[in-house]
Amino acid sequence: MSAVATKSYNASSITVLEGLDPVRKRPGMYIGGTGSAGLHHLVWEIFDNSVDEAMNGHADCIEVTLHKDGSSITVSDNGRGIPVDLHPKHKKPALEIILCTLHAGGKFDNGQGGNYKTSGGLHGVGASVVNALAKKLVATIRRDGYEWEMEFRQGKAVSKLKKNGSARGSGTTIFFHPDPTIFPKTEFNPDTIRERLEVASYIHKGLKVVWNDELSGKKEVFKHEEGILAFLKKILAEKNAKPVHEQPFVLEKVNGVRLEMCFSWTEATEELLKSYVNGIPTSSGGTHENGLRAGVLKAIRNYIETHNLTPRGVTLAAEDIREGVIGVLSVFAEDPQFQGQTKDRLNNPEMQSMVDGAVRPVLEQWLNSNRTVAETIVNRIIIAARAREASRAASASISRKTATAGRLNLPGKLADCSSNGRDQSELFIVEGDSAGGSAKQGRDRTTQAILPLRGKVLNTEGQSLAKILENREIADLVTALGCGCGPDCDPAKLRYHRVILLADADSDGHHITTLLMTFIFRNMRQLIDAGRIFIAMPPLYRVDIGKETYWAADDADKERILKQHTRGNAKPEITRFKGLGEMMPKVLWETTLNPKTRRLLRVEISDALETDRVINELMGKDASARFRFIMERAEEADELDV
Ligand code: 0RA
Repeated sequence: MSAVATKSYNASSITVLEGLDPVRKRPGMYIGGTGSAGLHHLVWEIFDNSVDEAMNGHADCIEVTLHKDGSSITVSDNGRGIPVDLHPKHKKPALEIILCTLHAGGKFDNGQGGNYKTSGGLHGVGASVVNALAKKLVATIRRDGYEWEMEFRQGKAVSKLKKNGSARGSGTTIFFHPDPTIFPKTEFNPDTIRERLEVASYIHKGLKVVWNDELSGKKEVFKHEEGILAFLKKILAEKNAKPVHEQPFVLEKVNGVRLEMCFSWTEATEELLKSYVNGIPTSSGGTHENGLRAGVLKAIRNYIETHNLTPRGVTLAAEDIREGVIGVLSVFAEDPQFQGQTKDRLNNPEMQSMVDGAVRPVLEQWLNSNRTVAETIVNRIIIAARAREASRAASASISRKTATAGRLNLPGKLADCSSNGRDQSELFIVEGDSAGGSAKQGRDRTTQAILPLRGKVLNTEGQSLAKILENREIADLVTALGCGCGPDCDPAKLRYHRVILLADADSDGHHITTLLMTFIFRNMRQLIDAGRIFIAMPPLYRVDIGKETYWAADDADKERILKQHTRGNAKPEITRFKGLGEMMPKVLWETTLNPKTRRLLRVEISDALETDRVINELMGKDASARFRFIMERAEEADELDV
């Protein structure tokens, strides 16, 4: 770490005095909230102070201890030690003023060369906020040959500054226990703290950070002379991402705004950028990330242009240039403005042009002086562009043929039809494996495909599409249909001419049909509007009278047949089907599958608003209600002979 000259600092530099009452009244204003994030913010505040002391060249080791109770922390550094001399006007030790006064310390006198130019922290508040929100805080200072100690409760001194005896070296040790009357839960998460400390050790190269977790009894030392470059190497190894060039691009800028970055183009297909502002992770990016992307884009485009490397037949998109880039970006800002729900996006507008302007010329220079590396990177980018265009072309021309050739991951249980033409093709969605088996055997395999669904279908009402698609049966259905779902559902892409729901003629079967219709109505409504969804009408009874065989869809149908066809003393023979699986494949063909003899209902929505209301009301209630609903719908639907 390089030492930075600072003005000398003692108790007389401290001018602004304000009590800590506002902090206890409205903790959220100072630490963002009193939940887990706010609780951990206390640790960051204290730790960041020590980091600042190290960044200013006065400390090189920080130790953080999580004590056995899980709720108390000690942060210790080997810096100069917080001053303990008496303030000439207030006649109090500087330590007390720093810890008991809001906005005390050099942190806020920006422009006057204050000590805390680029400290982290959500609102730039310091140790006094932690003190205010602590049930107990003990500061132990080594300075001027002695050890000093002072104790506080809820931000108020409860002891005088004590001189403990002579001591070597210097440093600050802060022990604190969050106030349970402020924080509903005072237990710290060891992993959260560990991660933050490790990142800090990468961002501040050479800084030794000791993590002492008394809960698990583990002690770790983080120290990286290579800084974020070591971080990048670790990420590459973890992600198993193979760089396409040996040395990462590295940029370190200390004049003006402090900024560091390193990145590599890898064989990975994702883009991964870990960014930090003053050591605080910015998971949602922000202006500094945007600047980096813009700068890289311009540098690469410029290099390609000046060296006449523009490929023929493809256009290079920004996403091609960024594909596989893995890197770390660390910037330091005097007054970081964070945005977003979790305050993890940097919003300082000047950062964009700053980072852009820093990276562009240096990256271009780097490419020009590493021509083989540059060539490899440009090739990688062109390959990305070709792959992207090829996959777009492929998805645009998806037909059943390419799909069955295995290029589209069709569900294994789908028995597809052999014809490629969509005109007469049909997909039967069948409940259960055994029914699926009969249907597979009984169907016309040139035009009829079978997708068996296992067990009960998920009730999708009120669930997000993302959640719904986690369900295997639904996901398989969506894949088999090939037309997308949600707002993207496009009937023109449907892989079949008709989609036919085929379930048992009993209430269980109706229930399944209802669940499927709920999903389709909510997420593939376009298919219903396009008239592509049908319900099959398998028979419930077989009625044999003499030499004739009749099929009845329900009891009323059966009665009608008996009345019409029973003559003399020929005794009718009635068979009730327990399920589709019981039906001989040939029978299933004749009664339900054969377009010449079957009956189909086309599903139509006569009143969308009403349908919406009914589905909303019924789904999640008892099955009989759903059953009635689907029967009513079925009758409303046009009967259709195909
Ligand atoms: C005020 C003035 C000086 C140092 C510090 C505060 C200081 C604060 C913290 C917080 C954690 N570790 C710290 N180390 C130092 C400068 C004192 C001088 O000029 O000697």
